[in-house]
Amino acid sequence: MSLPARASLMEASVTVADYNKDGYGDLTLGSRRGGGSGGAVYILPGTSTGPSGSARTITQSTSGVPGTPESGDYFGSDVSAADTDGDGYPDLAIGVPGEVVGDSLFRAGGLTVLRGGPSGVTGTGARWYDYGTPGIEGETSDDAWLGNSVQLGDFNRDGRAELIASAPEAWRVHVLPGTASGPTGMNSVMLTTVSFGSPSPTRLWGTLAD
Ligand SMILES: [Ca+2]
Ligand SMILES: [Ca+2]
Ligand SMILES: [Ca+2]
Ligand SMILES: [Ca+2]
Repeated sequence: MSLPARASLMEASVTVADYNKDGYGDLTLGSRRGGGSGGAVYILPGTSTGPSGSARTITQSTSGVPGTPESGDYFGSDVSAADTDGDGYPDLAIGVPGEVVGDSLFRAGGLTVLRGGPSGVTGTGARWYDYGTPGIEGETSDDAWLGNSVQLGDFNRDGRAELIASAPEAWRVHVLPGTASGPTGMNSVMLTTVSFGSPSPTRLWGTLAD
């Protein structure tokens, strides 16, 4: 098993899901410092003998993936997989907490969800979420770091995973419901550290455990 030369596993995140439903789990590594600039996600498809020797690289320059690779994006800061739209194929959430939003909102951050399917994870049907997404509460600011940690899980057991994302410097966690078209900002819920019982707002640099 090998990774591209510019892969970096420093501060890497990892998840496994069978994106193409061939019966083999596909190893997924988020490399926020990889890809040469901006970060990368590597997928090593599962085989009968374990993870494939050749990794697929996904960055913001991959066809269909929202955004443009820029130094400091931290694409791949965290990854999480589950079926968000109920089509039976697991989908992949990728945090991009260093993304500049608009012209100037430095490290406001955001996240993307890529769809799984018969060809594995592709850019087809990809969605992007940030503080400009309708329904996501909270004003946009520099250094919110939205997407520093992400998690997909079907908490209400309707067959579609909810999307949870932290914005540590803004003291927030957002929960976006899963729908037939994937997670949506509409009817999303914003929690803060005060919601969790902290007497005052506290930064949330912890990791959402998969
Ligand atoms: Ca597979
Ligand atoms: Ca970018
Ligand atoms: Ca799906
Ligand atoms: Ca659900």
